[in-house]
Amino acid sequence: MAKRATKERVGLTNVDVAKAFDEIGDLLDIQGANPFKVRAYRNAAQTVRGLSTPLQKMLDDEEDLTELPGIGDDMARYIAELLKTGRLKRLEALHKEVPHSVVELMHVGGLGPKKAKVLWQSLKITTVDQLEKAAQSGKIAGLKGFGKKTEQNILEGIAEQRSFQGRFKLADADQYVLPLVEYLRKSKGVEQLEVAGSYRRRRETVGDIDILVTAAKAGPIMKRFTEYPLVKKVQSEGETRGTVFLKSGLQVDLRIVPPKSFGAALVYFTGSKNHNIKLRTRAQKRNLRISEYGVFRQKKGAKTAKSDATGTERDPWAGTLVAGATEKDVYKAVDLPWIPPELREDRGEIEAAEKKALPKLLELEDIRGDLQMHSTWSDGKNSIEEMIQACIEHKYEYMALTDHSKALPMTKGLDAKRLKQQWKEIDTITKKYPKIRFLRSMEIDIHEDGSLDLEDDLLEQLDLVVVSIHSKFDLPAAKQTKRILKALSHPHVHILGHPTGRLINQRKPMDFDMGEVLDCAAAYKVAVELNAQPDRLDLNDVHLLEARKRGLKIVISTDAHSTENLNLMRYGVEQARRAWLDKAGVLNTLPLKSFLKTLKK
Ligand code: DGT
Ligand code: CA
Ligand code: CA
Ligand code: ZN
Repeated sequence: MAKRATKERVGLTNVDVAKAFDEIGDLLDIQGANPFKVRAYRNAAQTVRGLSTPLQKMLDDEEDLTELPGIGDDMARYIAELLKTGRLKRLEALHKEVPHSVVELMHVGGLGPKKAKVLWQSLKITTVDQLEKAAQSGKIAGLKGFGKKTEQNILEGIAEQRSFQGRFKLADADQYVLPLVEYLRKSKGVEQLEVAGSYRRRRETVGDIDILVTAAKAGPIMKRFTEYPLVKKVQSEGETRGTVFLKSGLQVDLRIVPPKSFGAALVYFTGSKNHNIKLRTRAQKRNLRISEYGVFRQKKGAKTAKSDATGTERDPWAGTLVAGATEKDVYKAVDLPWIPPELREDRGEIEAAEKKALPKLLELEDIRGDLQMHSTWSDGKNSIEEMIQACIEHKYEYMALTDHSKALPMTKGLDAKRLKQQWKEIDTITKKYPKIRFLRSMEIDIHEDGSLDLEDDLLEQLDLVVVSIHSKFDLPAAKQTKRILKALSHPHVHILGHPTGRLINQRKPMDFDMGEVLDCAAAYKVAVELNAQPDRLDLNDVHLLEARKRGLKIVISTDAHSTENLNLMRYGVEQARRAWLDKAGVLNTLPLKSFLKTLKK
């Protein structure tokens, strides 16, 4: 057995720590604890999620965790306890008071902590299944503060939650995949290694992870894979194929393939399925057979099907191998240029590739400024000055500070008086940093009636106005559409922030007429945001494609609540690539001068 260099570890990742903090926040919320206490845990969770360094490494290096925003002595102690023992006494104590499953109730269809508590205490409901039964038999509509509508929302929410089950947010998957890949790369004899599947296509969520490896000898690598310390269960272990479940619940498939097939296997297992089917048809027209083993020239008249009429498998190596070692060769064999994985969704990429009309996709380096971020003036964790310094480190030419407006007291949203105070501070600080153009901005709440949460005379004085919705997500579609259209029609608005309000795996997008909103944004020359927070990614790829068709201006912003969060830009860029966006399609790739000119209406 391979000797482990480090002593046995619990092996929890930052995501696990964040989840524990979120859960404490939820449990306290259900108990009706002080909202600031609840917020402290949520903030800590957010900080931890946004970190690019594993907490375990920071502990190993004896870094002072309390220097992280939102992490005080208590939180630092909790982190150490969790990583060392895999347990958290604070959480266990809370679980004695409120069962874990009640937390799940609060996340059903936006029920929230108060209603979850009522259901638990008055109807003794503790599980989602019990909740479903109660809603189906009409027991919930009669409760005080509930009603037919809530009951309906509960049933829809449960159905929705079930559809999420088992899919991991991409950024969470990254936290599990990257250390595993690093570990596997250190295996003796590994030559090429690539993560394929939806992970490689950078889909916003992934079902499982597909890893491909070439190696002189398969056995030792398969062994090392199943011995990975974070493996909870080995599902299957063959000579060249293995499947494990990690402790997080994430399934990982490993396939060891011969070098001459690596490119073909990579194409096959990157998918998507529909992209593969199109490629296969294309191959057949050229009398070629394409599979995960390679591209083969068939003998004239040979059947292309995988199995013959008797149902027995044909030899996968039948015919002459014409390509397979690299993806480029495989695409070339069917007269196509290589297609970036993010485009492989059968959304016209094969047709475009044929006409040499694939876009030159956006790159992270193309981004010249970040247009949504928060400071300690509202719910951000770093000061204005720290945010400026961090943006300079990102080599940005401009940045917009967009603290929340007053309608959101929980975020310490700014009213007119505090906004003016903030401007004073901004004037002093920005003098020290002439290198970056600081845009005076705000993320202004859109009220239920579509009016904006800031007086017109102040709106006028902002360099950049972002508007977004943070409440009343469940208005009927017609009302919601009207609300957004009204906000867009305001002459000072530049950007519509996180337009659908969805939280991946957690809150569905608002119901409104997207076509009408995009048309209207185009007419009023308002840009739409691609919010790069990994649980928002809002607009999503499909809507961005719609926006792109309409020639709309698109901006990508991190909505950073800490300096660390500024690193999330890459998730925005990846999503933009899935929507075929090139540099020209994204407003904040423009140099400062033309950016400001385009922004002006
Ligand atoms: P996921 O894991 O649900 O997020 O999505 P994928 O795309 O990673 O799907 P997965 O893991 O089931 O399979 C990986 C790739 O393997 C998939 O993108 C395409 C290929 N593949 C799987 N099953 C089939 C199939 O029945 N036909 C074809 N042509 N390709 C398949
Ligand atoms: Ca997969
Ligand atoms: Ca798979
Ligand atoms: Zn915020």
